[in-house]
Amino acid sequence: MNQATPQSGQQNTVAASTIRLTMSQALVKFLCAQFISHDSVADSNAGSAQTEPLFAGVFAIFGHGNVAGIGEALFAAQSKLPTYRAHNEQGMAHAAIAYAKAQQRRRIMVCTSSVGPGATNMVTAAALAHANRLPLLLLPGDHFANRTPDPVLQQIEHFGNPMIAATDCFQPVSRYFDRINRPEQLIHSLPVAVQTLLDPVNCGPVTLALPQDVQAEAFDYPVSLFEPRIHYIRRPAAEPRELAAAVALLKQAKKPLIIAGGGVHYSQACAALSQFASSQGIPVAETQAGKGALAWTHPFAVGGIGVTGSAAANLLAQEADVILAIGTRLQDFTTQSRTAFAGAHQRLIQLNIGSFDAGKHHALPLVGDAATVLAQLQDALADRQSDPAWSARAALLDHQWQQQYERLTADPLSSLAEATPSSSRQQLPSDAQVLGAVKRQSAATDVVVCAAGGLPGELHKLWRAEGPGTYHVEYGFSCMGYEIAGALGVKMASPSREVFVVVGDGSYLMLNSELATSVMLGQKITVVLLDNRGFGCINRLQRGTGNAGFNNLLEDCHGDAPDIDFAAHAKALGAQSERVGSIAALEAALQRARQSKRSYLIEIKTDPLTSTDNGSWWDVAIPQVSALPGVQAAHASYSEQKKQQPY
Ligand SMILES: Cc1ncc(C[n+]2csc(CCOP(=O)(O)OP(=O)(O)O)c2C)c(N)n1
Ligand SMILES: [Mg+2]
Repeated sequence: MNQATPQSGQQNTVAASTIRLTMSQALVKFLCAQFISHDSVADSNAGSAQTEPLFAGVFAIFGHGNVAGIGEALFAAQSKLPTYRAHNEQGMAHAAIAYAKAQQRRRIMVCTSSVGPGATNMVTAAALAHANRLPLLLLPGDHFANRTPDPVLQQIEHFGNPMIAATDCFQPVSRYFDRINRPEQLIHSLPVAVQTLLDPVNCGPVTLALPQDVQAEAFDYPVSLFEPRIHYIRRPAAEPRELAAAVALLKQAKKPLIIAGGGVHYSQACAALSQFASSQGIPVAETQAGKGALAWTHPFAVGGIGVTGSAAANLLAQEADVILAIGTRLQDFTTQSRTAFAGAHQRLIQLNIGSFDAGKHHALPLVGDAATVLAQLQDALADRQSDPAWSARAALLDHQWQQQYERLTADPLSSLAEATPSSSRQQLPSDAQVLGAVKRQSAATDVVVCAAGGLPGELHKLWRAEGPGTYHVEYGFSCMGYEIAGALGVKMASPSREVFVVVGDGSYLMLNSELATSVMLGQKITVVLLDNRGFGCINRLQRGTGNAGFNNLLEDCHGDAPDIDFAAHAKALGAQSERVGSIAALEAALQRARQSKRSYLIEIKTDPLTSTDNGSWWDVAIPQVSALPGVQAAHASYSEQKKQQPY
């Protein structure tokens, strides 16, 4: 606690080199002084054409843990750092994360909450940002550092350790965590926080827990702390030995395949990848986070890969002799639980900014920034000959998949669908048919947002992404309830784009309150709600693992499940809305939604039992003993599949 030189005003200068501020005022002043350079080279002048404020704004829900301290500082700073009122702390943090993802990790939102439940409501979002490697600055309130009024409202009391607070829940899900128990700690904590948020390897959530008494406490801060700083994203080149090894492997590859992950977007390497793929004649498959790196029309684009991928990409992955994975964590959905490209004839190169990822799967590591290293590879492979037969094979498989797309996404009442046997048609539309309608009513610049349920799989397989910035699916944490709040963040990051959310009834019911925030902020989003009366994808998984339907679809639960009027619910939150009964009616409604200035929800009933099968495998553990014959059979086939996993 700093007791030196009492001052009457808030910002009186004690000496030329210090300024007296509360910890909250200093924190906000520091945030306002950070800028990002968009050309990856440090500029000397803050505010030049290539720089923008690093922190775009603050989502805040106040309580006694932050209203008087941080609240006072934010009020004064509104012209530089706008504050947005949200409805749910998890939701506002989802919006903040989506904003950063849509800005390719170059601009960041801040979230401040009260102490206790307001803080712990953000823990799920922190975990989401951690899993997805997305920057987020969390400022939860905390109980008094001086402990005088303990126990305060919403304080957890740990009998054996008074230092433990609810905010400790953030520790395992933060890339950097600090509790600011004295105002001068900020001087050392803030630069580390910013470095963490902008480090392409270590990027993720930063939590600064702020005891409410310290928020209000004044200190003579060095003026230099608040000098404008321009940050940039580092672009390290590959180390020569790793580059040489990767080049040697690629030179002798007859059937190479690229897997593009989210790192391609965050490195802003999409154009470099497009050029590299074309000049080298290498097909490009995409993970969920990587989707949209190439437009679906690109001659070497072969679609999503893995459990939720296209048949084209998955076949090519089996046949490839060298796989160049770029900017991907290679999680189980991408690798089909390590069975998709584990053949003895295959070699894997992992181009990744982080050695943690680059060394996975016994890969040949190629550590560096995607855009920089692609340029290095391009130079080194200038005389490499691509095999026209392999390019032709990729084009043929992709063409066959596109024909599948046309059949699966057609309006069931259209002539195309009429040509398919009637027994394969359902009374209610499938998710794929709804996505076809949304796509037909979309412009090339529109964004689609999703996160959990059956829809991410359908989107990964079937959505025709038009390029970077058009496909936003959170599938690292696959968090139900991300969708609507995430769409709000995407809209704030991309105001000129129309933003579509496709969301299941389950996810909508879990977290929809930021629909009201989107109305309040005038940030229009269009929500297409697919009501299949329950947790459709988990019901299918349950049946696929030999079980009966239980506790997933509403009809398999208790008593009389209500027919929820989602359109009325959205209207009650201030959005425009309607319920439609066919694909044609959905398309007409989407046209009305496009004209609307206000957030718009369209509800449609869908079939819970249908999804697009691509023959892939996912490791979901089946009970070794069970009284159910279906489970016994499922375990027998599971044991066979497990043999495909190499290690
Ligand atoms: C917060 C959270 N809880 C639970 C899950 C597990 N889960 C994944 S999808 C799903 C059901 C989603 O239902 P809905 O949104 O209606 O989509 P549908 O499967 O019907 O397409 C559940 C429970 C999850 N991903 N996230
Ligand atoms: Mg559902």
